[in-house]
Amino acid sequence: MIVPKPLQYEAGPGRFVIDRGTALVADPAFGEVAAWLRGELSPVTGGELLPSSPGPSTIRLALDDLPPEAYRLIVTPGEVALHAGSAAGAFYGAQTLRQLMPPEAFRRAGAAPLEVPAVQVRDSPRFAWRGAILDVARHFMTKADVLRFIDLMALHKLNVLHLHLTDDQGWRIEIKRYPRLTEIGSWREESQVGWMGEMDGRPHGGFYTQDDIREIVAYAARRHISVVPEIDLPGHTQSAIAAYPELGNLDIPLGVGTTWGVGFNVLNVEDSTIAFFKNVFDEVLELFPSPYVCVGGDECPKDQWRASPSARRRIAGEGLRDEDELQSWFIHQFDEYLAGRGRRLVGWDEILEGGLAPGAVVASWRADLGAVAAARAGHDVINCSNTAVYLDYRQSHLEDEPLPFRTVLTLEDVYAFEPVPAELRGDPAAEHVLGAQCGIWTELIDSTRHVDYMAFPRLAAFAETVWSGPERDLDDFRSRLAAHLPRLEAIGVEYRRESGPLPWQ
Ligand code: TNX
Repeated sequence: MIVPKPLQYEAGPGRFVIDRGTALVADPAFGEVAAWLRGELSPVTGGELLPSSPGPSTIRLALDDLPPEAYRLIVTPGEVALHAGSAAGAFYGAQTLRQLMPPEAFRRAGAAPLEVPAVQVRDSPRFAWRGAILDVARHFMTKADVLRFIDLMALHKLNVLHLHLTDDQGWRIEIKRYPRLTEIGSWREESQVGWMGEMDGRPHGGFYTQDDIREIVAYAARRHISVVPEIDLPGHTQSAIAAYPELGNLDIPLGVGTTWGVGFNVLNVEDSTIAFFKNVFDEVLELFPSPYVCVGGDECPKDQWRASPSARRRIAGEGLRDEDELQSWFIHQFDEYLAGRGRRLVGWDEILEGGLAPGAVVASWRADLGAVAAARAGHDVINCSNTAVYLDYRQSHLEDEPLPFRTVLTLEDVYAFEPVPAELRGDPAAEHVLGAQCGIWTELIDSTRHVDYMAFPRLAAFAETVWSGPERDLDDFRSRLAAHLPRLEAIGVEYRRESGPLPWQ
């Protein structure tokens, strides 16, 4: 009853019992994983698992010759043996072990003894990139809530948190050199509630200090999740322009964005603006060790550039054809910058327009289109399809579903998602699909309770599409999900229920 579904699962006779006397013995390579498991289980068993040598009842984490994220879990009445080739594999095995326990094991209260059925599990993920995009720019999410979300990602064996840190409506990361980015850019006046233009009547804001970010990154790393920062350029930048008007194209002052949709305000293409953002990235790279760094690149309206003498000068000076090539030139400045620091640029599929540096990775959001084009052009791709895995879309046609956002995307729709676009099947370019990311965009999601409702249980369905094999068996998924929901409930996740009141109006 494991979610996401493991590669092989075979039930055996009998059960292993975990109580206060159970020992946890780990190869030194798995010290951190053992510490994590101890920490999760001690409130449940009413005391720490014994760190002692093997006794009558032992959980053993053993280093073995297995691929990086793979594990083998063998539970017999006398022992739990978890084999892995790396700490990541051991961590995923430990997550599976927790799911073999009753749901009470997910409550921070005594429930020992815990029974674990005898099984043999062999498991490893299908894709290396199993991500979730969290938009903390449109509505801020507190640090504590981000840490909680990281734990929920880890429960589902996801391994990349793409943090959308900046947008028209908010700048969420402290940059020491440019304090106004957060002093001004992190707060906005009342903002739009829905697409119809009605306002919510309250200001909104918040940001992470650099210490907060370090904590988020470290907390995620312990759970084998890498955090990919996104500073969205050159569009989606009104909050930055509000803080530092010299970055924009207009002479009139701008406030932080308060309405949704694609904004017209974009960065200008002056040397000083490029230098400003390189300075921003200097601090970002210091905080995020991820080899991948996202510079956005999506939805950049070119109207302000068309009207700007300085953009026209840049186009002529660089020998470019038009504003599309100017956007490409702009992104290229950051590709060079990142490559020079040993990082790889990630950008939305619009960065393909006008030519792209070979090492750049494309996060494709416009259905499968960008993914196919990017893979065929030799770029690594992360499929973030907005027709398949956008968890901000409503979950049914019911009238009392939260504010309608675009189309309906049901749990079944998400479960049917295939990260490798049909057009690439049988094409060697399919190798470029590193994996996928579901998207929690938050224009209309203004609290963690609401995030819970939108993300769960669809995120569990998404996790299967990136962890488990390409086969889909909806009935099988449904029966495992029925066992999984009590775990979410025990954790305190307010997931969407099939029936009952919909709490978000
Ligand atoms: C498109 S995904 C966007 C986001 C919105 C999202 C809403 C992408 C690169 N751009 O800015 O939040 O749709 O579903």
